[in-house]
Formats: sequence, C-alpha cells, structure tokens
Amino acid sequence: MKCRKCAKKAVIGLARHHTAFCRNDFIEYCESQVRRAIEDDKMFTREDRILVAVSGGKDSLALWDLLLRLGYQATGLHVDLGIGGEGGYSGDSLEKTKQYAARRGVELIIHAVPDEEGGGIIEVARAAHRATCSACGTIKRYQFNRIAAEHGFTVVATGHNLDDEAARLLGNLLHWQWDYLAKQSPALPEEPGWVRKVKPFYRLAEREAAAYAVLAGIEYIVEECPLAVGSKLIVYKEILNRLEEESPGSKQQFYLGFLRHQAAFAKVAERAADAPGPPNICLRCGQPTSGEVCTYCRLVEAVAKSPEGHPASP
Ligand code: Q46
Ligand code: ZN
Repeated sequence: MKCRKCAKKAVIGLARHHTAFCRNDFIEYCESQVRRAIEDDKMFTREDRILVAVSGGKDSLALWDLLLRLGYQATGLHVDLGIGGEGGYSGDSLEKTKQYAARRGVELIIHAVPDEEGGGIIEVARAAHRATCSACGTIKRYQFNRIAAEHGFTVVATGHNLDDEAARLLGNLLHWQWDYLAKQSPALPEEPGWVRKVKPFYRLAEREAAAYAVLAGIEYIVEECPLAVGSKLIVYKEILNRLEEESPGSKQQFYLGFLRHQAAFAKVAERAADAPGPPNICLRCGQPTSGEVCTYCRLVEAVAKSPEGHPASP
C-alpha cells in the first residue's frame, strides 16, 4: 500500500476516502480535517482562548496536540473523577495528562472531584441516588462551563469524534429525542451564562484520532473508563462499525447528512416547545439554569443530605 500523495510506504488506509497515507501526509490530512471543521463551523479564531477538556485518552490528547500544532491558544482542563484509587483509572488518566502538559510546556488546569465534590464520582452518585454517568455528566458540564467563564476562556473544546457523534445521533433517532436532535451540533454558540462549546474532531473517525495520537508520539491511557462498560453508546458504535465495514463512508454520510438537514429537526422541536426564555441564575451558585437551583447544586445538596453524609466524611 502506497501513500496517495507521495507514493512512499503508507502507514494507514482510509477506506471511506479510497486512500492511504504515509505518516506525514496522514498528519497533514488530520490537520486539514480539523482546520475545515473549525472554519466551516466558525468554531474559533486565533484570538480565542480555548479550554480543551482532556481526559488523558487518545481523542482529547490528540485534539489538544492538533490545536497547538495549528497555532491556537489551547489550555487543558482535566477533571479527576477519583475512580479506582491510587494507580487506578483516574490516577493513570491524570498522570498521562500531566506528562503531556509537562512535555509540551503548556498550561493544565485540574479539577479534582474528590476534593471539590467531596468524594469519587461513584461515591458522589451513590450518595445522591443518581446513575454514575449521569452525575458525571452533570459535574463535567458544570465545571467545564464554570472554569471557562471564571478563567476568561471564550470556548470549550471536547475531543468527540465522528464515531461518538454518529453513535449519539443513532441513539437520539432511535428514541426520537427531538430536543437533543435539534441541539446536536459540533458548535453550540455562546448563550447568556454559557460559554461556546465545540467539537473540532467531528470529521475524524475514532481510529483516525487513535492513529494520529500514536503517530504524533502521544502517550495516552488506553483503558476506557470502567463505568462505560454496558453503555448503549458502545452498542451503537459497534452497529455503525459493522455498517462501515460493509459500506465504507456510511458513518460520515449518516452524521454529515444529518448536519445538512438539521434545520428541519430544529424547526419541529421549536414548534413543539414553548419559546425558551433567557435562563435563570441559580440561587446557590450563580450559574445559568432553567429552574431556581441548578442540577449541579441539587446534586451536591443531595450528597450532603444523604444518610451516609458527605461521601468523603470519615
Ligand atoms: S460518563 Fe460514565 Fe464517561 Fe463519566 S463515569 Fe466514566 S463512562 S467518564 S464519558
Ligand atoms: Zn447552582
């Protein structure tokens, strides 16, 4: 297999593009896909201060690396979930993230759930009687936005790739989640109280992001979060991978096709719902919310009131 651009030995074949690339041309391909996403969706400019949510896995570290390579001002934010004790999943994730930041000499902000929310994510969710991934989602969304706003970042970037977005779309369609379909976008604009959120990897498949990380010499945590086992999104990804094997390009066609027609979903959802007013300000913390007290504050209050008390208390 030869590189389509320079005819040197190819290191990766991309069936969906009927092509193959050597290391350097593959990295250039990844850069061009990310550049195109940033420009087409007007995600940010070189003046923006970008906060990249970095888990220590391949996608987020690869995204941070690519943004730096393309000359953007990108600071990392790692949320330490406190899973697995010392040397466990969260410890390793934090270590890989810190190593990358130190090697590149770039700024990294760390939010430790065990210190700030009073216990590891499993204990916090148990005390609040919430599913772990749902509590995790609430905390991450809240902290990404709060930390970005407080530190003067103009945009939050996450490493969601084409496989993630296509799987999410399949789930939203299977359950006809009109609200989610209306809002599923690689670039959510800034709104009162909410910093802009973008996904510059939405044109790159998961295996392309992984290949980029390996070829760029990034050390990442290979293990997935242990709580992802049994997740529906993994099932949807497997189904889409099967389709992709049979018909390369299906995933891209599915998700990019949806983005071209998304206005229709947004219109139906808008007709069905009352026009949303401006958000309220949470009475406890001052962050935006649709009710009086935001989901995050309700979560930490439920933890404090739980019979076990604060999960970190002796
Ligand atoms: S939600 Fe659930 Fe993920 Fe949080 S607890 Fe792990 S699997 S990390 S995106
Ligand atoms: Zn609040």
